[in-house]
Amino acid sequence: MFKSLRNKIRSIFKPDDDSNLNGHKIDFISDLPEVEKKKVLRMVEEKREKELNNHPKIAIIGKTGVGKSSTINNLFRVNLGVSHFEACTKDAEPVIISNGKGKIIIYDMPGLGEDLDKDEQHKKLYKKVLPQCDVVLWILNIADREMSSQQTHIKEISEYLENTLVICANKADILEPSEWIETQNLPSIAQEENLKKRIADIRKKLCKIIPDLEEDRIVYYSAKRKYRMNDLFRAMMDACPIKRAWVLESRMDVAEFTELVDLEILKQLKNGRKE
Ligand SMILES: Nc1nc2c(ncn2[C@@H]2O[C@H](COP(=O)(O)OP(=O)(O)OP(=O)(O)O)[C@@H](O)[C@H]2O)c(=O)[nH]1
Ligand SMILES: [Mg+2]
Repeated sequence: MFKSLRNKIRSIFKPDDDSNLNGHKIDFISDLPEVEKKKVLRMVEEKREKELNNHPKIAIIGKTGVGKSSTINNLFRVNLGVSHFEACTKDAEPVIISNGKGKIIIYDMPGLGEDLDKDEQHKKLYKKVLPQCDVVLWILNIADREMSSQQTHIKEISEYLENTLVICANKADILEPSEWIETQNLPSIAQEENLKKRIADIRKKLCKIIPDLEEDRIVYYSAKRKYRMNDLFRAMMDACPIKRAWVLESRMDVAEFTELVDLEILKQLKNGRKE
């Protein structure tokens, strides 16, 4: 009984979070009478329920059409509207989505760069909304070489964020040379080399403004191809404050690139052969 109780508590109060137990170390519970243990268990359950009902909040930012909605759809298997022809997402009203595992609150932030006056309003909005979010996803098109305005804005937001930012480089499938291998749903070798070069370049540029930006906080992927969505999810988990990460993980339902792989190839991949 005590071991499972201790594990349960550990899963909720992370090691650096013993403060929630009023400074007591978890091992003090073994000395408690049965009634007291039950009280602690109830307290833990309440805390767990409270955290679970405090739904994960994710902010997504990026120029129009970079694939913000597509990214969320493939991280949680939900169905936010995707715009093929014109700007779709208009404001930062939170959208509550649910995927059967629970609710997630998405702040689809307006992108910057449309108009100077609007930019000022949007920056104020960022400052208000972003610090409340568990993670902030800055989404860009990996093939887009324009970085200077993004450097300015990312610097500004990183000054008030507590390391919750992930740089998401989407549309890996369209980077030159456009040689996506449809049957395997993977980039060609030349394309993969270019993807890594682009990421190194983006990182170099962003490190000028955030010198301690960790390597795994910049992820390339393709939402459309469901490619490397897991890597993106891992980066999100790393960026999420430790005491909220388990709540985020509980809503995880990431699309797999293998869903789009030719069935014959998939069999070969599973048998350890790949032509
Ligand atoms: N080739 C390719 N296209 C993508 C990818 N991700 C999204 N798209 C396409 O890009 C277009 C815009 O996608 P959205 O997800 O609506 O982009 P958004 O950033 O939410 O757009 P707004 O809400 O209008 O700002 C759609 O046609 C998507 O199908 C990708 O990884 N590769
Ligand atoms: Mg959108």
